[in-house]
Amino acid sequence: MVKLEDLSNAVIAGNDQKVKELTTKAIEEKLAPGAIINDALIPGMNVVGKRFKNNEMFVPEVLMSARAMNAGMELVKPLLLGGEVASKGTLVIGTVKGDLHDIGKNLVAMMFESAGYQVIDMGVDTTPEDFAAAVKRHHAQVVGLSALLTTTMLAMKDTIEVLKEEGLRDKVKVVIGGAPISQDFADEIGADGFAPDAASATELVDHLLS
Ligand code: B12
Repeated sequence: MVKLEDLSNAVIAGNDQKVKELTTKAIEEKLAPGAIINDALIPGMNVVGKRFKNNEMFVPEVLMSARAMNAGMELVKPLLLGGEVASKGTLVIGTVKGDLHDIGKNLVAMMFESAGYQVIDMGVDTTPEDFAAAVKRHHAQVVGLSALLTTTMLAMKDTIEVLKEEGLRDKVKVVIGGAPISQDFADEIGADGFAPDAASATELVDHLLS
């Protein structure tokens, strides 16, 4: 019998081969897909998020854990019948127009996915109009904007403006982040929140939606 704790530990260790092996066994043993996700894969990633926040793990290790978790998710996803795992909400995330940095954005996206959100990743260099269209199309509760350049920070303000013009601003929470971003900047442009790292980002959004 596969122990869910061993599967969690394989995620924490960033061992994608072990995660694949244990997830496959768990599926063969007819464990519920929801249990594999909620009681093994996500708890493993939650430990990683906490350790990252406390500087006990660093970016490359977090990415390995996220990749390992995704390897398990990919095996389980096809078995999920119509939303067995309740989604906490839909988040559209992307790096803003003119900006090609995506390492931090990807980390944040993976952390949201592992925290139980449905994540629509718009990639890099995303125009305000594309953000607005995705919010509308996916009925997103949250939009996350990432910028790493002082020259692209203002695209966040433009995105908020377009959300207003499209009548979407009061339907969606806007959270922002990236190395040059601060709480003061978030206040200045009228965002709902700022988080300095991936772990705080999920805490922030959990709080905003509660
Ligand atoms: C890697 C890197 C690159 C790579 C990007 C590769 C990639 N796929 O992302 C490459 C080589 C392509 C690159 C290009 C450039 N870069 Co560069 N780059 C960096 C570097 C070294 C690291 C960034 C990084 O990945 N950090 C690690 C991640 C994990 O951290 P993070 O992004 O901050 O994300 C965390 C938080 O900020 C937060 N977060 C991030 N996004 C979000 C979103 C939300 C919603 C929330 C809540 C939280 C959140 O959570 C994340 C996880 O904890 C930084 C230096 C630095 N110290 O930041 C320079 C840096 C950002 N780059 C810089 C520059 C100038 C450039 C270029 C203009 C260089 C050039 N002349 O061509 C180009 C710009 C290209 C473009 N149009 O975007 C400058 C920016 C200066 C400024 N003040 O504007 C920096 C600061 C380097 C420097 N000191 O000069 N770069």
